[in-house]
Amino acid sequence: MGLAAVAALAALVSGLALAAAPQRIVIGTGLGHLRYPDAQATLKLRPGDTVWIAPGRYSGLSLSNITGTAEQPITITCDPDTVFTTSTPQSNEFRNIAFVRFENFRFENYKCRAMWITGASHDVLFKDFVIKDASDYCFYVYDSAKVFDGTKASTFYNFRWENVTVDGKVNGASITNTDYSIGNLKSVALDFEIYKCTFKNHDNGAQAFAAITLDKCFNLHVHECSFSDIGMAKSPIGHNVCIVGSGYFRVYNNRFTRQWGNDVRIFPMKLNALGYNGPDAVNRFYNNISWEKRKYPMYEHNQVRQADLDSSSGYFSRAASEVYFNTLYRSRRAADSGSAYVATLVDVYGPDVTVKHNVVIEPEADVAFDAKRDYVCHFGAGPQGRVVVENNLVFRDWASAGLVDTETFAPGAASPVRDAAAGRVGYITKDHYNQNRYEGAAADIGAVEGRVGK
Ligand SMILES: [Ca+2]
Repeated sequence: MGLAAVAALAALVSGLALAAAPQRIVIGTGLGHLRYPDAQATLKLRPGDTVWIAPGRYSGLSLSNITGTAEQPITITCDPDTVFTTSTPQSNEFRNIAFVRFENFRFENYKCRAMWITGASHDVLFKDFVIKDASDYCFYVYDSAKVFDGTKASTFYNFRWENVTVDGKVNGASITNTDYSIGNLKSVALDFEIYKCTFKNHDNGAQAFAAITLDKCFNLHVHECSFSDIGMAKSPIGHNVCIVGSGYFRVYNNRFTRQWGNDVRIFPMKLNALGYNGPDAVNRFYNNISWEKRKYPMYEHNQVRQADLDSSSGYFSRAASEVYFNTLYRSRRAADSGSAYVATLVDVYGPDVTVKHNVVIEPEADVAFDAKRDYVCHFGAGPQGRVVVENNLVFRDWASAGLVDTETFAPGAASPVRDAAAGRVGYITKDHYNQNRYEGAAADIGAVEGRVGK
């Protein structure tokens, strides 16, 4: 071995010695508010480290200024006997958080905002959360000083929620970034994902809030989630929308039931910057199942106000919606609503909507079936341009649809939905259960593809 090689080897060994093993840093003494405004420096955190919150009942948590790396994120996690609970307002701010994973959190009887994310935050994961009986926003990704200027740094980006359950919720969305103004360009969100999450028993006492409200949000994915009992009990006005916002969303393979509101209510926009205005800058709602919903269609396509577009410095323009392969079963009248209006599949309040390969079964189940009525689309603001409605099937009752059961919603062997979809939709290759979308001669109508031989 030459001298140069020896030197290189020595440098390598020295480098390995410097790359210390990840640390586990324990914080918390079992009670109080855990507050670390300069967490990385105070706790001497390095990429790959884990902060572990000791068992106890805490009122809140604030951690700011933490930066991991893509390869070595910093993890904040809890002991299984750690719970956050409070009946008084807390300031739980998370400022400048990047490449950070929050895992195994439990909030119970949490009567204030749980996590408020601000500053230069991006690449954040929330995984394995149970939030039971909460009020105010659970996750609020919002900073009034963060105004979009065409750069990615002026947005919140790469946020993901996985296996988060919010059960029992009043007065405030579970996940939101909004101040409800579209034109002010504040807190633009890019590439958010909500996966395998559960939202149930959401009822607001005074005002309607959705489970998920994301405005100026581009390329949101919501999939494999479950929404149930939304706006059914206490709400004075119903209309607790499951997912609402502006931007473009992909919402697929979800289940919705007993919700007094739309599954998705969208103000479709693309962002004319950073590549969020290409051919995929479209709202896509597919492979979803919705049953026993109250009033309101599954999907509502709106038109962003011209005043909001005018104040957006040219960054926002309107976008289209595509509604494919959904199953709607037994839409119901709202219990204490005087309105005869129950629910079609889609509300169309603006142009550029495509509705194909959906199945509607026993629509408006509380009144007699009317063979002349359009149960697929409702044009509440009159006819709209560039609307394509093709190849959807409506059945007056469950038996004529021929589905197997109201758990799987799979088509039986003799169902008329079998192989009834013409052609293929390029981006849809799987069905509601992530199985092949094109079994047999063609795709089946509705969210679930029947298996050959079954
Ligand atoms: Ca088929």
